[in-house]
Amino acid sequence: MTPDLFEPDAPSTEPLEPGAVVLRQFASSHQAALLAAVQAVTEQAPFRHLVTPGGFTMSVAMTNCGALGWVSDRSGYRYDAIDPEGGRPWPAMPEPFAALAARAAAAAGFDGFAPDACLINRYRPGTRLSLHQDRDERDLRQPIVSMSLGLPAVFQFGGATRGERPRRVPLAHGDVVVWGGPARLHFHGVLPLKDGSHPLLGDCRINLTFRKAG
Ligand code: MD6
Ligand code: FE
Repeated sequence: MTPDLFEPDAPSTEPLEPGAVVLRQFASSHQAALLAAVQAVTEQAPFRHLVTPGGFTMSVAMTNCGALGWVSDRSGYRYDAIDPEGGRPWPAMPEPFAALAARAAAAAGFDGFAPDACLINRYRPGTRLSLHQDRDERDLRQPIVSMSLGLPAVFQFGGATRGERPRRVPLAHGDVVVWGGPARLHFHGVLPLKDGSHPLLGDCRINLTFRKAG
């Protein structure tokens, strides 16, 4: 049989701009291990809706695993080793997470990525994430690796200032975005999730973002 060049599930690399790349379907073959690990983490540290410093409740539900977790409350954004809800350390980073994140970073040109934080985001239809920068990590030379599972979403990818009109990047189950270098502080967000049902995840999108935070 001749290989189908348009095979939708074949991994491929799609540069977005210097420092940012979409690795299409990079995580697909690991979906079962990733979802089992998400399940195990959320049994220890359930999804919750954080409050922003301005007093708004986020529509994205979040939790973390790894040595550090990203949290927000009325006093600000920060990384913390303790889950404020349970008073205990965050669940350890599952082995398949860190290994796959490091391979994705290397595929995008960032060797030696050793994440110590994994923020897990859960979106339902209507959930959105407004334009923001990721700037709470200590070493901004380290990239971020972002994996999408479940329902598709439209990622907004802007520039160094909030004023630049963001472009729209569709992300599907199994896609991985790697983000660093000159794009590290670019504004980005997620448009409201559309209704739908994913065969494995139902009416939900899960996003894993790996960082070297400390
Ligand atoms: C999301 N992602 O895709 C939200 N941040 O659900 C992010 O905010 C993000 O995907 C930095 C780098 C990559 C990302
Ligand atoms: Fe972000």
